[in-house]
Amino acid sequence: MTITMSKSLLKIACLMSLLVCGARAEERPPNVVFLFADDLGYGDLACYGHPYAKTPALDKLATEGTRFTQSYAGGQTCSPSRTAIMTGRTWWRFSKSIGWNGFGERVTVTELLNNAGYATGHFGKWHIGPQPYGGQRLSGVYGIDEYDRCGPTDIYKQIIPEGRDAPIYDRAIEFIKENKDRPFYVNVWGFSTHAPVFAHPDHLAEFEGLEVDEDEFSEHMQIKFRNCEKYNGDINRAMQNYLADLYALDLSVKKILDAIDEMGLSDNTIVVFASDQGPADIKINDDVYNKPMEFKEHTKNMIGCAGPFRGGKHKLFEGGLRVPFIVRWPGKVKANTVDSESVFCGVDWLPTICKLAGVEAPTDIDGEDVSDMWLGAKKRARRKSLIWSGYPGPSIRERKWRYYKGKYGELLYDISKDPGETDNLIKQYPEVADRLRKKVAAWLKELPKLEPKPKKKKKKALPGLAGCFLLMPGEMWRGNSVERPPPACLVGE
Ligand SMILES: [Ca+2]
Repeated sequence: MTITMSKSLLKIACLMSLLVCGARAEERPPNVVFLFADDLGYGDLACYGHPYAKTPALDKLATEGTRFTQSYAGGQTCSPSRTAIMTGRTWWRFSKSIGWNGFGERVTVTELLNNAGYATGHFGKWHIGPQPYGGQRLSGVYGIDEYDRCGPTDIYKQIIPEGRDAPIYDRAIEFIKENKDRPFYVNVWGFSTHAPVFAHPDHLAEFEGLEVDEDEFSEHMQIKFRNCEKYNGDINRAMQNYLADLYALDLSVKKILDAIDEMGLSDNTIVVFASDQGPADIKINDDVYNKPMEFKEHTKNMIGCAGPFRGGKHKLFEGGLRVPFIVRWPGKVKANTVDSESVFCGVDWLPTICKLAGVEAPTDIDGEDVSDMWLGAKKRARRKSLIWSGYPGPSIRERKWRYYKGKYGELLYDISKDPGETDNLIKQYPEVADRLRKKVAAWLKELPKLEPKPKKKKKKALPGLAGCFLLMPGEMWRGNSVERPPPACLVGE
């Protein structure tokens, strides 16, 4: 009798426990896994129309979620783009260089979520200053519990059988496993397809014999093909290397998605894949920096594709800012859907993620909450205009218009009809131009005066590891020995 009673009580206790756990699971805010590629073009994935790319995992992610076609980077190079993601503000709002000051007192998405109980991780590329490298030195910065670059300073130059981003993705999987019983947020910021792109033979074999039919690509891509030839590159070989590097990234994406599935976390995990800005050129255009730019041998394979758009990295034209953006959240974000109407940008990341996580976001930011767009609610126009500064001049996107004022005078394009930005309508629509001109001018007036970098006392080289950190000249600090340049001239990776 006692035993029977005990068993019944145990059953009830278990049931109660399950109900409580169920309720908790229901209440638990979603996990966030942010897969961020580097210099990957809008048109580089098969699901975004590349004729030769092999990206089955990312294509599958797109069929399981929504693929957006009007997502913009927060900036045309790495640091401005990542600054927008982390803070919800444009890079140009900061009076001190991110390179030596970081975000100062500005709150970050990781800090906000961490304060709300999220485990937070950041693996791979950093480039959001001020501390440069490695190990766990950055854990705790910006509310990030665990940081790991997952390799040496020149990790992005590695050619390894698993793909150069594999250590980063593997570390992120480890982090997810460690934190699967609580809400987590993880930045998985790889180096593919940033230069140099030299793929492993195993991945190259997938593209053996590939011959590029140039007619398959836009008129803007033809400029890149000619540049490749001009600098003695081999278009076929460049394409094979580039796509093999991307193929390796796709293998890593498959691995992390499989791991999330195997842990039973898919339903309550928002997975986003995006790129930090458009594809790099074979050689940086002299016009971007107003001086002759040196050709670097290691950029000869930069054959990334911006789809139908003009320009790429370092430029504000659509090809520099329009990026692939895929969101999967089963049961919440529509599956097998292409959203070609919603317009959003890197600055919207912080308020959107906060909204979905049930966390209050600051209001003095440039971005807006676009969670309704992600969730496929009724289509709407965004409330805030998008404005950037740089080459060829400050530019605004508002409704269907892109307006620029700079190197080529004033430019006005109707993106809805002319995505390749070839037909300047500045004379046909003077009222539109006037309105946008005023908005850009007002924005420029709002920007703070840039503060000079404090002068450093001369330090003697330190022995051992500490000395290495101070002396390493690596890629992240390339622009850090100079004061932050004016907005029209960006130093970027
Ligand atoms: Ca980049």
